[in-house]
Amino acid sequence: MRDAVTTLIRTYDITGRYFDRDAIDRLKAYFDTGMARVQAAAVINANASAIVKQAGSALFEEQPELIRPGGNAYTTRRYAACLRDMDYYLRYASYALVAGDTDVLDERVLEGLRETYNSLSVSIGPTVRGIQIMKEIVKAQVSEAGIADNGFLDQPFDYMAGELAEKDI
Ligand SMILES: CCC1=C(C)/C(=C/C2=NC(=C\c3[nH]c(/C=C4\NC(=O)[C@H](C)[C@H]4CC)c(C)c3CCC(=O)O)/C(CCC(=O)O)=C2C)NC1=O
Repeated sequence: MRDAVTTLIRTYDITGRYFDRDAIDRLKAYFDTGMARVQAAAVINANASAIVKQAGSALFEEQPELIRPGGNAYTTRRYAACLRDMDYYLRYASYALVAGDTDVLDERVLEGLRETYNSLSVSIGPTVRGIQIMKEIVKAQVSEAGIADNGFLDQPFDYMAGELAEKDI
């Protein structure tokens, strides 16, 4: 599992190079946003269950067929599994935010996920939408908490959504 720093070291070490200007710029950008990343993770941590609940409600309001008979999130068990998956996405997004790297998402979340979803007929489209809704909620809450410099928030959510959507083809 890698973070922004170890990924950079790995890249430069492979070719035996010192950090060049590009590497220094990347390191600066990562450390400059370091405190804001930690603060954003704290906001997520403090509000996780509410974020998941709110995002789930919004998703099911947009796509009510999911929780109707025949829908993949129909029955209490599958409804709970769906919200649990949303909680996974949120928790791992918070890790990736702090790491400044998406490697943890590849390794712990996305690996084999599409196959699992396909085998259980979990639709990718609504899952992607659920991840996007959580992103919007998190961005609003982090802004409200006064963390203005939060351009880094999109990355983990967009990455998971993009990887899932792309692999659905
Ligand atoms: C940390 C990494 C990780 C992930 C990501 C993960 C996902 C994951 N989601 C699953 C099921 C599921 N996932 C969903 C999710 C949904 N259904 C919908 O209609 C919605 C679109 C969506 C919620 C947004 C549902 C309903 C199931 C149960 C499917 C079934 O058993 O029929 C399963 C099958 C096993 C189980 O039910 O626990 C896995 C492995 N597990 C992991 O360990």
